[in-house]
Amino acid sequence: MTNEELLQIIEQAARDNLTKLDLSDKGLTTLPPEIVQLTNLRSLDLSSNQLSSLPPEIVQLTNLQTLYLSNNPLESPPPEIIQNGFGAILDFCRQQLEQKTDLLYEAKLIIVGEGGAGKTTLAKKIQNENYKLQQDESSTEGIDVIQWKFPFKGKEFQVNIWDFGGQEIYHATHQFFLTKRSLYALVADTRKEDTDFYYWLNVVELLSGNSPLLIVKNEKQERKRDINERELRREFTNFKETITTNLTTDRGLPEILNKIKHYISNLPHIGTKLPKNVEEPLSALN
Ligand SMILES: Nc1nc2c(ncn2[C@@H]2O[C@H](COP(=O)(O)OP(=O)(O)O)[C@@H](O)[C@H]2O)c(=O)[nH]1
Ligand SMILES: [Mg+2]
Repeated sequence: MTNEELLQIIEQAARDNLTKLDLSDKGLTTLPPEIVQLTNLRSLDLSSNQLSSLPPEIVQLTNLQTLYLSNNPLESPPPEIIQNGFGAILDFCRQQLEQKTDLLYEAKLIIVGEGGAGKTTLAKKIQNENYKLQQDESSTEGIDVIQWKFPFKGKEFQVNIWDFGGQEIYHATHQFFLTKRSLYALVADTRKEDTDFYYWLNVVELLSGNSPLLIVKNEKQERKRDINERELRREFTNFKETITTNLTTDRGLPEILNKIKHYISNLPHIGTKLPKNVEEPLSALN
């Protein structure tokens, strides 16, 4: 029987509200997921075919009580499951379905800090470790969102890096973009006394719903700057760690990447189910 013919049989059976369907010995190699249209089905005979897998969607046939599967080279579910009976088969299919639905492995990394501190350079180095420092990195206008992906639990984790330009981020409207369930990196400059340092700590604490914050000390010209971590931690509960880098020599860059991976993959929404009908881009979710 061709797939076409099979689909026609299923459609006809759905129209007839069949409770029993005999598809035994029809030379079937696959059973189309359309079978779930047969919502009244109580008994389904699939014996003596060439089925190597069952569509896990059959769990949606809530009235199904009897399933004949003998004489099929089934691998999914495997014979060990099948011999445990109908309930075990349904459990297996349910698990298969769970794995099919996408888990959410996407989050924002929001880079803040004073103009010239090295935000854009950091964003580009995260995305591409071989990125070369630009003599005069053209000042970002508005917001640049660049993507960085890393392998995670057999899938891809997508990080949307938000890089704010110049003075833009100080505008109240842009602070709207400082969202919850994101990771924050505050780039601190060592050239001068960074007067906006506390401003950023306060703004992020206020608007980020306790999202974690990392401080990236960019030691340009190897100049050091002391940050009293213990005091900061007392004052800002979302402050996690300070990481020191020099973006000319890439010192500290691997550690930055590791910490970002760690904190971003531990954000509370990570690994939850993708809502089925999200139409706006996830990165815009607050
Ligand atoms: N020498 C040196 N220059 C750097 C370093 N990091 C950034 N710069 C330069 O400093 C300037 C400002 O950096 P940029 O990333 O645009 O800062 P932003 O305004 O915070 O985005 C650029 O010309 C960069 O090339 C560094 O570690 N060492
Ligand atoms: Mg910039």
